[in-house]
Amino acid sequence: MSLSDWGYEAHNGPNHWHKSYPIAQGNFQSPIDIITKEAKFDASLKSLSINYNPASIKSIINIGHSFHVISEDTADISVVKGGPLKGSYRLNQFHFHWGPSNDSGSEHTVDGKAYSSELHLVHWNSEKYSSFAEASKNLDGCAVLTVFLQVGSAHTGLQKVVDALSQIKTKGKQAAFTNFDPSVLLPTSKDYWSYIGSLTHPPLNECVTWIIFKEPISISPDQLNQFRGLLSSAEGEKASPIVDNHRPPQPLKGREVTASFS
Ligand code: B30
Ligand code: ZN
Repeated sequence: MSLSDWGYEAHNGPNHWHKSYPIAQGNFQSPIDIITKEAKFDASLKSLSINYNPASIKSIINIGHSFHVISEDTADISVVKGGPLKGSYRLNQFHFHWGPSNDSGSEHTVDGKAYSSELHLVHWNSEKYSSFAEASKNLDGCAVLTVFLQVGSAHTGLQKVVDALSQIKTKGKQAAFTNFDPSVLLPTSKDYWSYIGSLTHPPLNECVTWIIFKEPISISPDQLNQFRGLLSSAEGEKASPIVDNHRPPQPLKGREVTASFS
């Protein structure tokens, strides 16, 4: 397996990644199973300050194993601070993980329970570093705000994202996607768990302060099916849908998970 052909299939999936990326077996890997009774309430955890500006959102792109909604990150336009974070973290992109059926698809699990999908809002520490690439080489470099999606009613805010997918069916396709407020994808309650971990796919850098909201948002079966209708193949190639792009939980290896709530 060469460095660039990792994926989520039997021949190149999560169990193979360590051969090209030995950090896959490191001490701070993600995702994890969150054991709720072992999460430690931390009264010193400040409340999160999330400031998203719809003007930072620029485009949507099919990257083959998923799609990304890209945020302009050459200035502090959309940022998160507070909570477990020291300094200000700038939004780089957001994306989802999903699976072939509605009873799995999330990366993190809660007391062994998987959700149907998981949203990652990916940020980097713009107070200390000058790019995502540089930040991701450091333990305090990145912060990922995480929202679980539970199958149920259609999510109105999410529908604008789903509607754009028809323009990026195949790998490498990109379309303008503007004036979108990512805060519409956050749950009402801002209670969260936090721990230190990694990017969940190669290069798997151990650089992420994970902030995982307890309360899920909804997604309809139809919206999930539209995720699964994206293709990992380029235009003109044999169609191959993206039906599974989640890594299973990794060993906790003694790490502490904190909770903002008791
Ligand atoms: S995740 O949020 O832990 N799932 C990367 C970012 C976030 C996660 C995993 C990986 C990452 O590697 N990002 C930089 C490289 N990217 C380009 C990009 O714009 O963001 C390449 C890629 O996927 O294949 Cu992601
Ligand atoms: Zn992700």
